[in-house]
Amino acid sequence: MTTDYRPMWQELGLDLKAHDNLLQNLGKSYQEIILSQKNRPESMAYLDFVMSEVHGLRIKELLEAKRNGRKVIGAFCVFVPEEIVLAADAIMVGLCTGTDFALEDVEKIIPRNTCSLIKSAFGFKLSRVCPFLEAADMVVGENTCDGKKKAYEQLKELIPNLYIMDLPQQKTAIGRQLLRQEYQNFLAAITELTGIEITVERLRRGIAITNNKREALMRLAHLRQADPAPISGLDALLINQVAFYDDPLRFTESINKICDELEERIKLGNGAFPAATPRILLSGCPMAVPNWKIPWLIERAGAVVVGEESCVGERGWRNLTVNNGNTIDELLDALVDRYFNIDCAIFTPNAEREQHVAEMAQNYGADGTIHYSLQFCQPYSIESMPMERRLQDQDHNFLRIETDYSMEDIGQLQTRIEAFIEIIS
Ligand code: BJ8
Repeated sequence: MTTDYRPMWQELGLDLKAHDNLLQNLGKSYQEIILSQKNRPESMAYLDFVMSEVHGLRIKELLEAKRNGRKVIGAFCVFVPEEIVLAADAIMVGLCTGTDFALEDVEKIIPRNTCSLIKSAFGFKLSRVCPFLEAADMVVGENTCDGKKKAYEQLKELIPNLYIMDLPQQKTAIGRQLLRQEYQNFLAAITELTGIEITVERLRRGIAITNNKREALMRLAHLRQADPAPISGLDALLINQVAFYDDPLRFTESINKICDELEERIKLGNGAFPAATPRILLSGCPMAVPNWKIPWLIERAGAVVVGEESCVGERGWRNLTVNNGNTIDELLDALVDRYFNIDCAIFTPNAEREQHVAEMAQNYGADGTIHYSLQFCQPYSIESMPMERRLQDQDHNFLRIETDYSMEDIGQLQTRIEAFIEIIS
């Protein structure tokens, strides 16, 4: 960052010392993990710039938008429909949940045996280091897993503008009705917050912008089916992570430019790794910035990650919304159709996810799948066991990993991942 943003951070009420510490660590990891990679696509420079300014220029943009009357909505889950937010000329941002912060203080509020992702949300709030969180006019929490829904009861004490969205747990007619009602309520809450009436045209535009972003991410995913893989898993994950922060129009345009370059690289046989490098599919819990631990270990061990079955990945964006409704009701139905397909592990039963992982492994030519669960995340940990049996029955290599955001288990993980890669090679 070339500009001094300290007055802006101060205005947002950030703890400058703790925030400096966060930025320093983030910069160091970015340098060591992302920038040190070889043979990156040139157009990844855009992502490097966005990341270097993620707490600077992007926050400045958000604050300028707020001064012009626009609202900022923070979200933790891919069930929060960005389409509705955009329809009210508001801006949606994903909230940082990818690293430990102020753990000792957090564990005074929620139990130690809570997943890192939830603890991270508390850590960022308690230590006042997330400018996105502090800039948000509304923060949306969702009743998904037990950990989240109970933790939000506590988080509400720290974030008074926390809006809770209830989500179904079953893909039944009643579940669908619940989601429909919740989206209707969310639309009303956003209308009230922004003072903007959401018309059919506005909602269609919101849907179109979001569809375009998802299409660009699908295009990128499709290109990763090539061998040699034209982009590393780390860079692809970074793109998926930045999708939650950046302006959607600018992001879509930039990702399409990256895809143009990747198409050229594929024609020339120019990969991020040599041809026939062992290919890994990553499946499991979402990996928010700056959680790069597992793909970093995998790629350092000589394999390449070719796909992410995760909410920060294909689970989050693979379906588009049919955008031809003529009334708000029809468009809301179309949104529910789209979001009801997300196969998050909070659903029971959730056979679609297992099926999707098997399909992805095949489509991306994966030699093996690594399933990643955060410690204390029952939904994903439990689903990983039948998934392992099913994929192994199909002679597909499968490794289950449970970890957290600390670096304490790095040696042990490295050994297991290296052994797995040796087997699949
Ligand atoms: S749609 S995956 S973003 S809920 S890791 S907090 S499940 S104990 S994150 Fe998620 Fe929405 Fe589902 Fe996606 Fe709980 Fe597990 Fe923690 Fe998790």
